[in-house]
Amino acid sequence: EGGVAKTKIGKLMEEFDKTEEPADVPNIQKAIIRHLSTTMVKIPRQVDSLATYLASAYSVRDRLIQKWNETQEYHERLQVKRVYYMSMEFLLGRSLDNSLLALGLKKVYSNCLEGLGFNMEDCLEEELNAGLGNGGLGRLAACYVDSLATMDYPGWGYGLRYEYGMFKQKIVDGYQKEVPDNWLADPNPWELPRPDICYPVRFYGHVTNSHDANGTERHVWEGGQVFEAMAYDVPVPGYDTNNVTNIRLWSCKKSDLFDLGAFNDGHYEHAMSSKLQAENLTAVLYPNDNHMVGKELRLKQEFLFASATLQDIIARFKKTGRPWPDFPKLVAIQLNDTHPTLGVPELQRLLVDEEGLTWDEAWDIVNRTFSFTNHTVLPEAMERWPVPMLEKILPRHMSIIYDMNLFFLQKVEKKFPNDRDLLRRISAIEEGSPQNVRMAFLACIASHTVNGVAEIHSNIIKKTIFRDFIPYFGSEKFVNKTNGIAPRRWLHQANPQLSALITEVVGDKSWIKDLRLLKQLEDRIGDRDFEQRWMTIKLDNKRRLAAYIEKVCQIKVNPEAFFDVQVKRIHEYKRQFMNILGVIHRYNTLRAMSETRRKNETPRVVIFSGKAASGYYIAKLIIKLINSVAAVVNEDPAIGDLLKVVFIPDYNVSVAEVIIPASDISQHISTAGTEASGTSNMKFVLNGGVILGTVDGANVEICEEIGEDNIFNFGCLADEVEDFRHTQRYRPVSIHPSLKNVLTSIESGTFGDPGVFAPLLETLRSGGDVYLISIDFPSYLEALKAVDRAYRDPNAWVARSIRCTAHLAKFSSDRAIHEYATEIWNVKPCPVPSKP
Ligand code: B1N
Repeated sequence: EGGVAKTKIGKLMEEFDKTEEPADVPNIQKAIIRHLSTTMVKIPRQVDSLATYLASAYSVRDRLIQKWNETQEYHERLQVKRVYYMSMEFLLGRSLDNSLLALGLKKVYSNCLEGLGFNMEDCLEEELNAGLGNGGLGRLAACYVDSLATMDYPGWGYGLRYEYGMFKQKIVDGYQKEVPDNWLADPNPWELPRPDICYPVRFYGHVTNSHDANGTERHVWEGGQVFEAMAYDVPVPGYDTNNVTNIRLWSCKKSDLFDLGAFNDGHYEHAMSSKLQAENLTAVLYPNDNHMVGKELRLKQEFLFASATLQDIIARFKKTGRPWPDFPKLVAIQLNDTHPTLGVPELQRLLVDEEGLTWDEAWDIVNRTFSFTNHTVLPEAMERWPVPMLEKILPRHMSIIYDMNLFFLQKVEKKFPNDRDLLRRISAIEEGSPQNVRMAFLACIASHTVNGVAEIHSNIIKKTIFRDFIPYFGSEKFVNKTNGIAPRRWLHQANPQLSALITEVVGDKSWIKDLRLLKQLEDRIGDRDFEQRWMTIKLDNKRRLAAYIEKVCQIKVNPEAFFDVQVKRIHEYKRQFMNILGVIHRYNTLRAMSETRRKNETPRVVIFSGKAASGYYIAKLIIKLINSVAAVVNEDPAIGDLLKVVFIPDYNVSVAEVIIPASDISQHISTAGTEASGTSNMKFVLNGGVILGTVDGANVEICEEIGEDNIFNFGCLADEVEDFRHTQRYRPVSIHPSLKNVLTSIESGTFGDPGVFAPLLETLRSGGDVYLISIDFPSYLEALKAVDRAYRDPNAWVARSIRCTAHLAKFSSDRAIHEYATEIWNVKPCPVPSKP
């Protein structure tokens, strides 16, 4: 390798990566035309906006690849420490707009396309969404990689290249229908296939234990089935920097193209079918958010991911020629929840079985390398894998997990002798038939640091799931890293008008990399002219959303109405059910009013969007109820514009980019203690939207930042929930008349066959009302009233909206990543120098 770099071709290539094509209109147009012809293989009459989008994307990608090469070369040469963010999900959405803004090329590309007879918006709309994630957790990973790149931190994302991402949602007769998401149907310019970067990954087989000449135990894992993981690299540009970072996604291929034996016997079909089976491993993302499904295929996905990633990291480390104890000086690995936790026994196995380190040497490296983020406390989301399943599929790993756990328990026993119950509670192996491995415990034992994702959540995990670990490890091991969002995508890209106004106030675009500068907006409160412009931008964004709603739902809504939004995964704990019950209450109230009183009411559009996991029956019924209520309310001539209910289908990153800047109020109303953080709450507030929320997740810290006059809080508190639940279960409180009336109108058939909704209503009664809707409903209605009153004072409202944006700096993913880098990973920025 070293030899090649010094040859003529090596020098010329280095030179090439360092020369940037001038970014002027003729040059860029030439690049687009070249890609239309030679990459897209089009002749003039075949050129449409899809081909033009792709050709533009390829021309941007050319620039990204050069910077990618330069960044990786530079970091390799300096041997800097890198962080690897391991996540089963990366919810990237579209890339062209984001890349153009990062590179500062949006304007010139817009001119280029105009000159070629195309319009930028149409071309951007051609891009398919990369939906390799369920919701908050996957989008967080994408925002974090954006910040790593923007702040010049050496780091990569590692994930899986699902051939089908999050399913597409259609609404048929009010019900959700899932349609496969064939996101790779068009060519994908944003991934670089690396057929030369492949690793074998074994499943099943058996382990032979023996002793070598020195008497040390050796373990050889053989037989079974070997798959191959192949790398695809996704370049992620930082904003206004030379650094381009990488997300490496693994795709599963069978080792040998054919099972040669079967092929030679003439069983061609059989030989092919094992190849097809292999490709199925990364075929599809499991569409469950905050819920574990214990399928073998999911376990195999997790191991393919863990194994390929660790083999790749080790291969990179070995190229440095440094000794093994230096591994944690060059490598930090963050586990995005427990999904990548098999990386722990896999690193131990690779170091002990393949590299010949002792158990203790390897364990020390593991422990100094890994850290772990917990994202949920919901019991049904905790990953627990049956021991027999692990023993069958990963026999060597199961025995390593046993040993890790045994050595851990021995140390606990030494510190706290004669406490068998403590050992039972703290063991990574849960007793039962079968036994289960508690992945969160394994991740905790193997990590030097464990973090929650908002203050309240980090406190809760110390009091609940990890309580017993604190006397042993000390509480310093458990820290908080409040989530953040990328200001590039969620303000600069999603809300171009507001961004331009902010740039005008700040004087330049520096706020995009330093959100603290938004504080300056505060000075403009009371400036009527400025406030007018602020609200006009909101109105324009509402018009854009109204046009989208008309296009996808065929419902006309009034952009001057009050926009009340709840968009997120449909889940009982997020209580979209409570929201629609509140809507029914409002509808009944409006119907009961005299016409003259009705005239004083503010027209309102209540907007829902979100997907339900395909097997989540109750969540799907909530969608049906929303659509059934919409069908009645929207057609009621007595109500007209006063109330419209809209369910926007197929919520994804691009849809979020249209909805979020258009909200007046958004609802984040989870049962206190259940939403670990939430991140859309931050996105809405950053765009000048007000929150109606419970005292949960990051709502609490948002309130601290913006002040309690600027947020509408209600509901019981997290530390009251357990008591309420207990009471609800054994001695249900009487349902408040306001809620009773709402339930009666559903049961009397106002919104169609009430039998359909019976199982949903049952969750409030014999179901024990686990999410405490009946407890919080009266205070929810009060909070809605307070919102209505507040909106009637436009001056106070606009001031509130400006304050929201002005005080949101804390929730930039740049702040979050800076904290992770300095307090957990010990990695430092390493900016690639500019061209002379
Ligand atoms: O992670 C987000 C938080 O903002 C949300 O509050 C939290 O609900 C979300 C299993 C999950 N927690 N757990 C998941 C996703 C997929 C899966 O298969 C669990 N998602 C969250 C970011 O911190």
